[in-house]
Amino acid sequence: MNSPMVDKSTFLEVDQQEEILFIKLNRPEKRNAINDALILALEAVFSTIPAGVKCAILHGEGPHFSAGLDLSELRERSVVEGLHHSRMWHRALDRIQFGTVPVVAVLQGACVGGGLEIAAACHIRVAEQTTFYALPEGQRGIFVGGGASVRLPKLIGMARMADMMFTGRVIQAEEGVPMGFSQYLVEEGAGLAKGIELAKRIAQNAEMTNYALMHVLPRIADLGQSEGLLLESMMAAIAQSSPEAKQRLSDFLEGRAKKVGE
Ligand code: 1HE
Repeated sequence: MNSPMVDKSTFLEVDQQEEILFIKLNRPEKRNAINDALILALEAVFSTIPAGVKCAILHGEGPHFSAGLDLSELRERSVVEGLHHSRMWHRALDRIQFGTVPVVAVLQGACVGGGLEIAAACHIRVAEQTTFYALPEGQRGIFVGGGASVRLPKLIGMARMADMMFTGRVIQAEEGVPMGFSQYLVEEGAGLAKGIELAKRIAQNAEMTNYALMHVLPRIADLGQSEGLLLESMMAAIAQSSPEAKQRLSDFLEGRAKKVGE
């Protein structure tokens, strides 16, 4: 186990424990608000996942996952500066979604604005009971800029996202599960343990399977039916031809592998 690396200038803590990389937003006194340095640090970390890591867990210190964009950095920006700022978020969150390892987000308290955009870029979300979701951009007179208009409708539907921004509606953790915000709901304080349990399972998958789920499945979902089906067939053929897949199939047929649900 390596000792945690804390970058005081960016409030990001990175800690590798065997196959799992823990990435912690560590700015609790400002509710893990994301300033430019922090979003750039996230981009850097997810661009350089160390060899041997098979899954990452993104979580936040303190009672809130993240209060979103650091509003104290919002200043008079030109249109072009605003574009660059939003594109910087897009770059960083693309590194999370389309990086080298699956990412489990562990959420508690506020998961709002840019914090929700970051959570939506992760592959699995575990919410503690205290979690709440909101898009205060609507009330602050701005628009989402970290990819929410692309990623959130895929999770929760466009009408729900529009409602959150029109009305300032806050969604609580429990109602958020059937809506698609999180796939798991756990008691307060139990999020990290659940995240670790899931990360360990994900780390056991064939690397090609995790790659296909991260990089191919979302592209297929964006395609028309005939292109999507063709890409699926190509991915299936590549995956089944790998030595690891052949080994796993014979393990099952010869009674050495777990059954479904075990
Ligand atoms: C902040 C921020 C922030 C807290 N930027 N400093 N996001 C928002 O509009 C959410 C704004 N925040 C809140 O509504 C509340 O802080 C919370 C519901 C998240 C938490 O409430 P609470 O009572 O626990 O904390 P607090 O007393 O409001 O905040 C503690 C400190 O954190 C305080 O600073 P202090 O120096 O007075 O102690 C707050 O000012 C500071 N703080 N949130 C800066 N967001 C890619 S575009 C994305 C666009 C967006 O994300 S817009 C949504 C922004």
